Amino acid sequence: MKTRAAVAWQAGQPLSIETLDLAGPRAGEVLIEVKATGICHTDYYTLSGADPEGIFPAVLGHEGAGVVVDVGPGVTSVRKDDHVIPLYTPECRHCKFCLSRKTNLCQLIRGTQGKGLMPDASSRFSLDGKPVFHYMGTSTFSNYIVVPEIAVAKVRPDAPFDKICYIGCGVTTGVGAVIFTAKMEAGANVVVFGLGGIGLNVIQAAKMVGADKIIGVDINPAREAMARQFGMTHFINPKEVENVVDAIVQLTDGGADYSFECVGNTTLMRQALECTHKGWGRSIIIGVAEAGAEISTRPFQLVTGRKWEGSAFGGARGRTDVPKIVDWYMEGKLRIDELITHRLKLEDINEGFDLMKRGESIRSVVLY
Ligand code: NAD
Ligand code: DAO
Ligand code: ZN
Repeated sequence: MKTRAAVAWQAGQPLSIETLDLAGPRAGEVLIEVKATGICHTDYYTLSGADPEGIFPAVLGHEGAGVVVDVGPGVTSVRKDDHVIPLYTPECRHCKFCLSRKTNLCQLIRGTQGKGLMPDASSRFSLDGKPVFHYMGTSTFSNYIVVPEIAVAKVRPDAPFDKICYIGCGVTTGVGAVIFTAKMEAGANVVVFGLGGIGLNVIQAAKMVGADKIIGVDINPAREAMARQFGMTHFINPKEVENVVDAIVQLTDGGADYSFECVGNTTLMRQALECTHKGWGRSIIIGVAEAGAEISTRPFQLVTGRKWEGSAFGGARGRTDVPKIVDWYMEGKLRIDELITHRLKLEDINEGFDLMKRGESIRSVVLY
């Protein structure tokens, strides 16, 4: 079949709208009509050329929602007309990683997914007989996609696609980091570095679990108002204080119980660790730093009880946890609508990247 898609032909170039050939689902695969997709910072990271694993030409996009159109032989967990969210972190439930119960990083198809290919090492996308690569196993900048069954979360049919697409990455990453990675308790003092599409979701989850102080740190003063609506109690603009770590330690009677780095800046990662409380503070890195970057601190920070951790896709097991997060949104426990600041047609997808670069959007969503 044919599919309209925004293709990244090479790094640093705008996406171009093409009509691609899409081969049908093979054994264990699912054909999805994507109804909506968010544009995330990570798509820009790859498009910019900063991602050492970036492969071109490719169909980017990893934050979508849609409907199952067809399934290949052997698929049992979803069927035609099911509403679904494709997962860039699959959940096979039988690899060593899934069975460990210690991580959400299923590795069953990691090798081929990282090469822009389906599990049988081929691409379903092509143009004029030449392959176009998949991206993060999802490629939601295409109206139709083929994905492995283990990378499909079935969700309730009454949830709006233009909102729940954001659960495909940003919402789950931020909310999950609080609930699945940190397992934060009520009454905790929390610091969130970076109040963008991820950080605001950390804030709303911290509020949901009953955190006490929720301190936001951002150099963009325009982010303060939205963050307060989502539960932030204190705002620090690093440009307005002499020392961010000291300011946080004073506000929290010795340091935060939890901090989250949601920018991808190694200087902030150090501050995020060092502003946590001696003896028990936990600092969780969510932001993706540039290739080759390294973090540093004095080891005594760890000797004296602070813990440095990381979180990918919020620690969520996609097929199990994503449907629950959709339910939380539909039950009014999570807010998404206000975070979707811009809606675009596929033809205007490059405008979504420009809005992100100018810091004007939280999330732009493309509607097919
Ligand atoms: P975003 O651009 O929406 O937000 C980043 C925020 O950081 C902005 O508000 C910006 O003003 C602020 N900021 C920039 N420099 C700062 C500084 N020096 N001090 C304080 N604030 C600063 O980005 P996002 O979509 O929220 O993504 C944040 C990071 O999370 C990115 O690195 C992204 O790649 C990463 N990410 C990680 C995962 C994961 O699973 N770990 C998933 C998705 C995204
Ligand atoms: O198992 O090695 C692996 C792949 C892990 C992927 C984790 C992705 C989280 C960071 C990238 C941001 C995605 C939007
Ligand atoms: Zn697995």
